[in-house]
Amino acid sequence: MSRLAAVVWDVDGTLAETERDGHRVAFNLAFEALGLPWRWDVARYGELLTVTGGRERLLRDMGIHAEAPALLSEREALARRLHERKNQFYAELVHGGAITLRPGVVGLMAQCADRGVRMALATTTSRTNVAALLRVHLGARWAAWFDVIVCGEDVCHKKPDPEVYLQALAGLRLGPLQTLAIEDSPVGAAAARAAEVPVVVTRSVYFEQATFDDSIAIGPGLHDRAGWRPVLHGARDDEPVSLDDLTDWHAQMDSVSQFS
Ligand code: XBP
Ligand code: MG
Repeated sequence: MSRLAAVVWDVDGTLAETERDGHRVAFNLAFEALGLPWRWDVARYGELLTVTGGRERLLRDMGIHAEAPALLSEREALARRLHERKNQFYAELVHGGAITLRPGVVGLMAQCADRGVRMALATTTSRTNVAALLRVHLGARWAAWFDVIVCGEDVCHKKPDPEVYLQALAGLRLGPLQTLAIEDSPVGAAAARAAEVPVVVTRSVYFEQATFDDSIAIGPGLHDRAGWRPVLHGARDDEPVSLDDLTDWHAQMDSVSQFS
């Protein structure tokens, strides 16, 4: 059994509810700024989350819009312009305080840092969005918290492909069983599992009811101990998930995998 040496964090949905209240809102502002009549409501954006990557999501949605350019090259150019504008709006929203980190995240990160458990980020979002979010919430030296940061532009194939996790493992110089991933979505969890990284699922708003095939633990958020499988004992329900909990789940993973 390998000791837990590193925690690999997903970003969107896991560190913060960025999708519904950040990226979605920013995409709509970008549509408006470019004079397009398209808008993504909460439900439609949820459907589009099966497509990872903002530009890829835009291209998928253009398939149903009569106003979208007919030529693929023109669609790609429009998706690039929209995405760039969206990321500017996203940064403005974050700076304006629209997005907070999910409760329990910073405390768990601090425990990892204090106790020598290394950390990495493995995300399909763009580096500029990660930087905007974490500079506001972790400060100017946010990147120093992580030994490895792998973002959307670093990979050829986004989640659920394992590439982002394989790059994170290579950067950490660790095998998958020395780590665990914290993810909020089925697509993200599938990427980690495809790299053989054990997964702890902290459900985000879009995936409260989703089915996850193979996690070592699954629960409604890191902020409290109620509702987790395996059941968490030994502290009050309103206390957060701790590094000791992660270490226990990791140590027991052979006997407790296959939760749904
Ligand atoms: C989430 C994503 C991203 C974001 C938008 O990634 O799929 O595409 O929705 O970011 P994760 P971009 O859960 O892996 O953090 O517009 O920069 O792609
Ligand atoms: Mg996510």
